[in-house]
Amino acid sequence: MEFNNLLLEISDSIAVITLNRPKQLNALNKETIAELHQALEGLKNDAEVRVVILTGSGEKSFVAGADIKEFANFSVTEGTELAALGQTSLFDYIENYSKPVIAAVNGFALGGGLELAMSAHIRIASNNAKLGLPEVTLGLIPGYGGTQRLAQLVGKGRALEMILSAQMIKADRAYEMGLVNHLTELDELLPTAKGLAAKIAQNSPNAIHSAIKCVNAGYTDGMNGFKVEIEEFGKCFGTEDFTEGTTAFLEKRKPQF
Ligand code: CO8
Repeated sequence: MEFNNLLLEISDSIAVITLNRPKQLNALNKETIAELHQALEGLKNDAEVRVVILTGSGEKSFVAGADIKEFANFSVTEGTELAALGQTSLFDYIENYSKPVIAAVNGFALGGGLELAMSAHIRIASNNAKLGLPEVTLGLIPGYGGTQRLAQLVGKGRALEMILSAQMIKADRAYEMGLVNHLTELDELLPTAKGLAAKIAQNSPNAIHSAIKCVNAGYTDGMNGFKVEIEEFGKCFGTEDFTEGTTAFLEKRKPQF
């Protein structure tokens, strides 16, 4: 797969997608959103890939938000359409992706950039990262799921403070708040993300997909997470992964999923 705004590298069951618009601090324009969707769609059916890592190029920025130059002259209709398209084709898509997505946040994660990181299943940040939802300084609100996912991750009061004040927080504060799972030195960021990805990659892909569905169900209107868990749990018994996992345990060997 060839892209204008992304780099894609696959090794040892892990795909690393690097957002690559360093002159714009990797801001998300429409083309990048479409390319990210296309890359993820391609990786979904690639049995070799078990985990996806998202990161930004350069040492300064993960993603500094949606591309302000691109949307500066948008009408109400265009703004609504772009937010809806982005949410469906990328942000909700990542949250519900069948393989774990880890955001390796290597600098600014602002606006749509933090929303992208929050749509991933796990976030790891380097010490230099700065995170925030500064949309109200532009007369906007977060439009890629930020009002919902930030409140889910850090609680309503903290989310409202971050959104209303537009203040960036440093990586250590994001860690304290549970917005990121781990903190590392910048040069340890990708190795740490890959280390976690490698552990995940040893486990049953089928069970991992089911677990993602169940956790998300609890945050989805009209779905009962407990019911979904029972259904998904039952389905696991009919899978090859279940046979392999239990057989390997009984044979005192490591499972090969
Ligand atoms: N969009 C477009 N270009 C950007 C963006 C961006 N979000 N962020 C930075 N850039 C560009 C700058 O314009 C600059 O380009 P140039 O050299 O051509 O002027 C280059 O990147 C470097 O940026 P700075 O010179 O500003 O670098 P600094 O180190 O001085 O500052 C900051 C770094 C603090 C990150 C600063 O660039 C900044 O504040 N950027 C904007 C951050 C922001 O407000 N992000 C939120 C955008 S809104 C959003 O994400 C809404 C999501 C929902 C959208 C729904 C669809 C409509």
